[in-house]
Amino acid sequence: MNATATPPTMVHVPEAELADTVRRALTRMGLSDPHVRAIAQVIVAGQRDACQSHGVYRLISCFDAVRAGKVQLAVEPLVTTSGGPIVQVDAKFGFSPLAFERGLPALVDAARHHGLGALVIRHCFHFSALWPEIEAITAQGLAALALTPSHAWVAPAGGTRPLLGTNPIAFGWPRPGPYPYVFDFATSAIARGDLELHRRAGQPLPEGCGVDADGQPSTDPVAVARGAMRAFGGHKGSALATMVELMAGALIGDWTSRESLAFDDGAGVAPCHGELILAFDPLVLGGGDAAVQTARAEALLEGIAGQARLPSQRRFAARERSHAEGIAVPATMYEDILQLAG
Ligand code: NDP
Ligand code: PYC
Repeated sequence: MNATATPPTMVHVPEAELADTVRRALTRMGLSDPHVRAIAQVIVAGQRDACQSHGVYRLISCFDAVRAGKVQLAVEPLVTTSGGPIVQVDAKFGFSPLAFERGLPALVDAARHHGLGALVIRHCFHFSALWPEIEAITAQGLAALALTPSHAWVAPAGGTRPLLGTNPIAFGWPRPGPYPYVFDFATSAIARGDLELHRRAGQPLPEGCGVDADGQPSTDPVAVARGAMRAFGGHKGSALATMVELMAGALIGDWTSRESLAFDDGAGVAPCHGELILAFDPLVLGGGDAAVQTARAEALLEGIAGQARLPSQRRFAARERSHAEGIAVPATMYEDILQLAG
């Protein structure tokens, strides 16, 4: 759910100008150049693709995290490989985009060599969408799956007390042509970023997104933030969110959403935990007949596209509009961003 109920007034900003503004804002926060570049790329890509909850709005999350003094501004992530399929990156309590960028080449090598590779990122502040990572992997001809916890904002299905994160799951499959098959969604009924945008705009949430502190259904974003969000799809989304806690938390030796929120200790900043990103080489796993594999996959995806829209189709259309017309940014948000950029 990316749209708020009433569309805000938009300004159109050329991509290079927006990127420059975002970089200036991040530099003013004291982040090192490699972090500035990596974060700006993800934030500008989010806005370019009309992902309002994970575009330039995330500059405000970065500012809050920096101001709270929790995030390391200039750390260089440490990449460790052993020649096997597992690549480990210690983000050292910096933001996640640079950690991903540093681990990506070794992940691609591991997937090509072994058929699959696992990138384990630990100790990162994570504020971004997962599809930029997925698309960086599909661009190499690999399939990809990414999981990460967040903060404990979501009640397990049947309960009313927050325990699980909004825990996104993203998947990508390389396709001929410019765009891969990609989906990327929160396992909560609404992403926290979208809840915050509703709160900022003073708009009610759609029905079914959460409960208030007394466990009663509510559409008030402030009340739900004090109570608990709901998983999407009842017990099914709740189980998927639990899987993310286990696979991208306990399994990789990093924090669950509950531990991330405890570390936050009321600061109200971006979650801090790990991320698990898997890359698969269809050529190695599929026995090497790329043409047959591609034809089989394309028959499926074209069959879907023949009767429904594919995930990411809206996003890719927005990307093309942004290239033609400049990137659409809500006018009030742009003013906030310009202030951060000084
Ligand atoms: P949405 O519900 O907006 O979209 C989820 C996916 O479904 C997208 O790939 C979307 O494609 C696709 N989709 C939407 N509508 C349809 C449709 N009618 N038919 C087919 N496909 C459709 O995403 P969320 O609000 O759940 O998540 C938004 C972002 O928030 C994600 O990028 C996620 O990574 C991020 N997030 C990050 C977290 C973190 O901890 N870092 C935590 C939670 C969320 P399209 O984009 O083209 O609409
Ligand atoms: O939208 O749920 C969310 C989120 C959490 C961390 C980054 N985005």
